[in-house]
Amino acid sequence: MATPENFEDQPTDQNSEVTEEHFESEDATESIAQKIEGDYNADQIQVLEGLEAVRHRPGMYVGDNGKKGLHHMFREVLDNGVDEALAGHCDNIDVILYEDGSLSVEDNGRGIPVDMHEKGVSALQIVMTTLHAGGKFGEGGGYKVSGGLHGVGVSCTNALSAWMETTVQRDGKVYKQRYEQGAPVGDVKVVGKAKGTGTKQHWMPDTEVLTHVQYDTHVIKARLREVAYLNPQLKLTFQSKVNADDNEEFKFDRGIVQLVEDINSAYDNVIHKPIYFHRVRQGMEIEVAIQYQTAYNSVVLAYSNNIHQPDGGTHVSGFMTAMTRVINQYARKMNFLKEKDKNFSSDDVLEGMTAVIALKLENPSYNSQDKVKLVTPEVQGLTNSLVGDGLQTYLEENPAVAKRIVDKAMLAQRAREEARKAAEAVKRSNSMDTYGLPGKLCDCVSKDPTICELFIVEGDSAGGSAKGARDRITQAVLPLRGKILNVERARLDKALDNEEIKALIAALGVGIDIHTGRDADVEGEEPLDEKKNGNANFDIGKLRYNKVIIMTDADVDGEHIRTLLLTFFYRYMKPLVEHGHVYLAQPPLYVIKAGANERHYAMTTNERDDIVSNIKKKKPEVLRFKGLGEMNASELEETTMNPEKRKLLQVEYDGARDLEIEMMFSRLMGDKVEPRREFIEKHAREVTNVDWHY
Ligand code: 0RA
Repeated sequence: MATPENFEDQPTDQNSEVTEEHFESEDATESIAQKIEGDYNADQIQVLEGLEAVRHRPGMYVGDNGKKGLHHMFREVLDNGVDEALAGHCDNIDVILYEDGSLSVEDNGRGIPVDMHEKGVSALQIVMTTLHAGGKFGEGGGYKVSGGLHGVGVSCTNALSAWMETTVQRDGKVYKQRYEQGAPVGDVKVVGKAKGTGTKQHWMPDTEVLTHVQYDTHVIKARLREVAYLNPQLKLTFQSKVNADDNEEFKFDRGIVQLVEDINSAYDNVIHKPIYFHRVRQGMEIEVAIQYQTAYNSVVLAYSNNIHQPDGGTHVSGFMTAMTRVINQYARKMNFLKEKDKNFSSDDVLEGMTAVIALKLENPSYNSQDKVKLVTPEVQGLTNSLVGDGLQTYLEENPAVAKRIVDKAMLAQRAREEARKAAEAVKRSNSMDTYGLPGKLCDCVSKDPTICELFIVEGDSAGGSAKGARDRITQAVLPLRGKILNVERARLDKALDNEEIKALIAALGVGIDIHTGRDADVEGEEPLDEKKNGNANFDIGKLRYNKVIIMTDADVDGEHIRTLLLTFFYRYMKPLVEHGHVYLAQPPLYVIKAGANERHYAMTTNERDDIVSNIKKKKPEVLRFKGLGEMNASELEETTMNPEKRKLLQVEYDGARDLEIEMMFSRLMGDKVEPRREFIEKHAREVTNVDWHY
């Protein structure tokens, strides 16, 4: 979730500026220029120039030239295989991470065609080297339903790879072609007899154009898991040649019903078994699974052709409209809602709901290239009527469950009214200018938010050190006493009653985003105002600090407070995270003293040992900081706060990873202890920045 500070503040296209400079150095361009001068014809030169453009500005094609781009390269390839499965020709996909850092994806589909294309090159070579060719080339051979994150296709992965090898099994033969930096090295060759059919893509990300080339197995496996939930007929496996403990197989026979159950498995009280609707109509397949639990938060995950839409769209609005309408109708009919009572809003109906909406359709349309919002108009009516009819029948047939769902909405309606008052009170006190700022905030002199930073620190003693170490002009300090409330397990009105949370809200100035789940326009309700993120109580334009920096001790309590703060920001101030305003400070764990003046600081035990072994002259003295409060102001300034010397981590948000994020929050912060213990036991050993022994 975090990247080093040297990329902070740089929007994606500036990131690719970095690449550009890097790439324009002479020797980097030379290799491709030489290839172009070889025995290529005009068409192929054009093709290579297309790939050149991808290498030149990776950000425009795969998001950025760092970790995100690297994983988009994987998604492009995987999604090709998933498209083949969607078309009904493939039921197995194997992903392998190799010791050299390369990655492969193999499917058992029909195999990419290798026959000669009219331009005298093989169809395979065209797919691998032409932007946007994907599976859509040729007459009739392409896909009706297809995903692909940016629709740019596997050629982008090829362009950004030092080398890539494609192996196709088709017509009883094994074919192979190799590419380097996107350019073919030789033709397609027959290398053996095939046992079955399929396609294997194997590539090595190119350090010449990417700043990050190490695949993160969590990201890869999370995507495989997600695809497996969405395609119950498909088995996906992950194998690591680096660490066999990482190997995992994904197959979920019960599809999105199981997904909803698994998201909710960290909550104590689910109200009923998931409700499931399925319909195929007008060349469109719609599936919906819904389950309520008694906790406060809600999760609605929407997909079209296996791609998640973090910003929702017509499928979500159709769904929310139906849910709200039918629950209101039922509550009226049964006289749970009396004549004088207000209708439930979509937010009331959302509370405690976990839902997955999965659509498969031809030619979906999106509001932008990254497919974060679906805009296909027909989808709205179809989802609305499917969910409306289905839910009405369900409520009538299951009156006990229906009653609990209505009760839930009723509680939510009341709490929302309280919360609205509380939010307004916080906002009002906040609008009293500096008088409204919390007493413990030690504010900075400058009022220019673009240069200001807020350090949120744990406890008064750390607060004292931080005040001594800060730059008074641009750095503000807010000490929190003890642990803030876990908002994952508290209702909004209670959260807003918490002193620490009130102080935080007042200091930041943006208000709170109480439409936590609502991302759709719902018929019969006021449309969302996109600029305000759909919420009159939240305004990112009022943010008082460009950087909001969480600075806690490097121990288990510090980690806990950090997690509580991140939960709060994610649930109530998500745009802050989306816009990259949230950072983690990285205070050192150790100071290594060698002689009177020589000092080194280490973040991890490994770093400490490296430093110690490099000090030859005399035995150095090693001290462990028990907390920030133990550091004196100059140590804290030098290691953690001074922008010239510190290393901050920026908290990143990638909507494509929402499922992973939801699973993580519910596991770590939800009611049940068992899923949390399991998670911790599984991952504790991966942690390197915390000293567990003290
Ligand atoms: C279009 C036509 C055909 C196969 C494919 C695309 C195809 C593409 C990919 C990409 C990864 N794995 C794939 N598997 C298949 C062939 C149509 C036919 O055989 O009739």
